[in-house]
Amino acid sequence: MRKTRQPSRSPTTSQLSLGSRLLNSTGALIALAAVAAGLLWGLVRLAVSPSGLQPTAASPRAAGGFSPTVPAEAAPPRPAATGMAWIPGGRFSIGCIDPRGLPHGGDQPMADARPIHEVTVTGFWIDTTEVTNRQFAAFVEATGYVTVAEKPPRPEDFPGAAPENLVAGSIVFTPPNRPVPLGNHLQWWRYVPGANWRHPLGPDSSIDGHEDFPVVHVAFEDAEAYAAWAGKRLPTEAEWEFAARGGLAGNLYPWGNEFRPGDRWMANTWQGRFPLENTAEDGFAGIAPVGQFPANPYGLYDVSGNVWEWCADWYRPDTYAEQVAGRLPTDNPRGPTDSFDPQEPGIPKRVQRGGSFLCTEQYCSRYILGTRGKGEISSGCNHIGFRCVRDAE
Ligand SMILES: [Ca+2]
Repeated sequence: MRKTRQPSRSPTTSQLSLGSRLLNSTGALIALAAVAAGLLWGLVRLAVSPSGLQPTAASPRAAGGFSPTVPAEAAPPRPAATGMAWIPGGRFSIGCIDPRGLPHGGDQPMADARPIHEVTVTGFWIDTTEVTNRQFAAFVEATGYVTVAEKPPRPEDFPGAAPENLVAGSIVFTPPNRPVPLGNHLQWWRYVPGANWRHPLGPDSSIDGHEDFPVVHVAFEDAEAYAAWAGKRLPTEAEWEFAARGGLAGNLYPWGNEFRPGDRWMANTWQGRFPLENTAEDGFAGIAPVGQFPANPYGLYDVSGNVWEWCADWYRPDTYAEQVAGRLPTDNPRGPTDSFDPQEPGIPKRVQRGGSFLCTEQYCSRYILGTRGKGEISSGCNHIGFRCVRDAE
């Protein structure tokens, strides 16, 4: 597999790609590309292909082709799993309409979340919150686990790299001090040596007092390792979406179709002119402790906003088309057998869901339910976390 974790001397120059480390932020996929000569970083925005789809009419459910959700009738197993909600499973429509033109819909067509189609999932338990620093610390305490971001990149993975560039670290949102065009993500992402889950903003930061914040700077393998230790696993994106929809069908958000019902903030997203101005009208300029906004009908918190959440599936933009064509299962779908993104061929990516505190209609809008994100598997970031699921015994 292609190695993609990259050290960096500077985030501002690039010459020859050795690989890339992808930051999934939003609908626009962000790539941190390390480059030859000095292993320099670049960020590449990957626009989503419109695929000829047009903005929908005002009624998303009427226009989107969603079928009613049909939950399974099986009673929750006993005993209940601590900190988890029982999701009955059943049949539901997965996907998202083209949200362009809708309030808070943003400017991206979300073509990879269509066709909207029916899938079934078997019942499962799911964490009611994102995995917290407290929970991840218990895992590390018990196992001595070291995350990807805490390990220096191996010289053999980056031949020719100067030793001083092989420095452990991770990617941190670093807002500029002036307005910038939204087409260049180098303007607000930085590779920060010493950034990791214990030091989310860099070596001088800590998680003291942030025990109930979601853990971040976790690569896919870090999330899998935690899940295995906890006797759980990562959700498939179908499971994640079934749970996030709360038994309802076709809604734009986990709570309904209005972004701010009764003027209430329902998720931790971004307000103000991105990325310069963060007015934090929702109460949180950065990550919020878990559970600060209303739960969805299944009792799940923060399935929209706060931090992105890793899912088990490999990412491909044509996954749903392949399911509709019968070439991938729609009964407990687990995604394709490998990853492919035509905009970054050869870069392995897994699905991420839910958006983050950086999502705004100016740039991301993947707080919208049914939208799909993606992230390079070895890349953590200070807006990527996860939650786990457990099968019924
Ligand atoms: Ca916020």
